[in-house]
Amino acid sequence: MEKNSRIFVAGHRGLVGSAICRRLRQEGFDNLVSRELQELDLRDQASTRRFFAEEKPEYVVLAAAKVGGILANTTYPADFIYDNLVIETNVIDAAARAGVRKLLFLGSSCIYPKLAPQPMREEALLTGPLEPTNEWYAIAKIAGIKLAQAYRAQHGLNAISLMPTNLYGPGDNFDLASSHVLPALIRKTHEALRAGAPEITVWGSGTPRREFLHVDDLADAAVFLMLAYDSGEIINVGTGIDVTIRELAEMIGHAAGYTGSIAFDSSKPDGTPRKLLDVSRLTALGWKPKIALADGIAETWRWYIENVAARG
Ligand code: GFB
Repeated sequence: MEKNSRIFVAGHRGLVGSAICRRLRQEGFDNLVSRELQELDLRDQASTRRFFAEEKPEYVVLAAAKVGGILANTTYPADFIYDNLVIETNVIDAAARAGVRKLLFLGSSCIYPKLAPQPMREEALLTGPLEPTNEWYAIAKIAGIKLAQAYRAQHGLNAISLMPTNLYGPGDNFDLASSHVLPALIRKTHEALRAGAPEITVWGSGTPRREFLHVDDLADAAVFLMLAYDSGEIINVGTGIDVTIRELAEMIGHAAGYTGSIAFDSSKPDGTPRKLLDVSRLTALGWKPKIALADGIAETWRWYIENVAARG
């Protein structure tokens, strides 16, 4: 990839796509192509093909996806499977037709079986049943991996697939009905502080374990792998460290200076009991994350206060 290569970042407004654009620009890649959703809907095959034929991107980062937390996944299963399947199919096929030199596909750690041995190695893919709360999204992401591998095998498309763990950071979605846990708990803590409430309510039992990666670290890994990785084998991207949801709530409380207590709402689902990636394939290539969870939470808290809470 040259500094002036034409790079299409699909999903440039999202948490991941915007972080990858920032990282690419920092590295001097400034010939970035992007489109607003109103201009190009990647669910539309004809428009997607036309866009690739006209713009002729040389490299593609496929970060456009329908994403959300445990409640959104269970409320909108059709959207989660359909939107993701059709976006991946359209973009990977159009990229191959247009002779793209390399494509990076973003999967998710939820592709692995619900009860996969922890930490989860790449080899765990398709070895057991999925976690029901996000199987629709997971099936779509597994199909994306297989599309990338099939187009590599049949059409020689240099498509690589990264499996990021749970991501967070500035620009995340803080809507309680659709967000992931970390931004949700930032918002709940802020609202409790503002209202002088004695407790915040955390969904489920607080015992599930999750691994959190700052989106700037994910973006750093994505650019690193665009430059250094050319295999069709999937590769995990995470920190190799997990915490319980209770510990996460306590860390956010600490960053916010909140001294109230934590209540648990057992009517809400826990989801998968543990989701920790084995990141040895990535570390063997020489990459590791830089942002410790406590620092990333403090930064995301400040971003929320200045950019979301301040607007009311
Ligand atoms: O982040 P999250 O929604 O998704 O939830 P998953 C993680 C854990 O946090 C679950 C608990 O045990 C939730 O019950 N939790 C506690 C909360 N309080 C809250 C809250 O206020 N909001 C939310 N959202 N959770 C997602 C998948 O699974 O992981 C996606 O749904 C994607 O498809 C993503 O794969 C990476 O970690 O369970």
